[in-house]
Amino acid sequence: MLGHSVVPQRRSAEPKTMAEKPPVVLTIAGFDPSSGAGITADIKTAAAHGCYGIACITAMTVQSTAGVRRVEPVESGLVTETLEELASDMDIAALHIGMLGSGKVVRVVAEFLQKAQLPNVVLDPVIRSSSGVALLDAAGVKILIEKLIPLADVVTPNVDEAAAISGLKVRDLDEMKLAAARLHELGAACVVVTGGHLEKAVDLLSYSAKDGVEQEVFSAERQRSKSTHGTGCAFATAMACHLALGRGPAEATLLAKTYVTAAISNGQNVGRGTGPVHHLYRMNQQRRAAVSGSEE
Ligand code: PXL
Repeated sequence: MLGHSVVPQRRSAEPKTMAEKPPVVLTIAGFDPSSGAGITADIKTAAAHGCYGIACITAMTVQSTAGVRRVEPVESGLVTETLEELASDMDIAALHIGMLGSGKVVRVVAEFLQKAQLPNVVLDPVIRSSSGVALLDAAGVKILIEKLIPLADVVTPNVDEAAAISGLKVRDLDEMKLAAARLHELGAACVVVTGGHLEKAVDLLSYSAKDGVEQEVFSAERQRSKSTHGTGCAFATAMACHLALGRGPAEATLLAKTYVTAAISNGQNVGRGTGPVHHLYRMNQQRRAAVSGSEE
């Protein structure tokens, strides 16, 4: 008989605990090479919320902080294959849908959602860049309204997108409320109209409850900042992360708005045009805290 246990001993270099399993958040969106908006920005937002971001690219863009120069949608078959590959491998806790580029891509994303039945679908109905360049063709806008809006758990239009989808003018809080009601008629379960561009930066959350539609207003002072590129993507992705972490729509809206407000005020001073928000501003705060701690 051997004088020692036959159970293999753990080598000291091996981890003693199981690796943590973060919520997986999938972003289906365009590529902005300047990383203020689009999938690279969404991955930063997911990381900032302790989620694991994965991405399906729907369109390439040529752009910088100075604006969008060109848009090339990805072939829709590649989008379907990517989505099916990811969904067969990982438990997806939430989805963010941003720029889709073409009607063909909108259609295959709707087909995927219908088949996969994933939880916490946040749709940011991106139609134009802030400089006015079309990021979705006309056929795409039509299919987005008919097929995607009814499949989303939360739709997060800004005031221009709410106007384009509802066919109404959206210039103040009362008009935001009317546009949200129209979006419910189009099949949206829960709507957040983001009014960051209005004089008072109000967001409106609107959802169907037992006794009809409930509406809640979230306000903040409008910030005068040059670093506002990517606010829509950051808000919608943060919302998806909070839903993935088990929060309800009101708490998710409040926390996502607070995150975007801080990301704007910590904006990154890069490029000659409209700079990006700072998606990972909390890392700077942690570094400052560590430095001041070591000086004590
Ligand atoms: O902010 C809208 C938006 C979303 N996604 C991509 C973009 C933009 C704006 O330029 O480029 C990829």
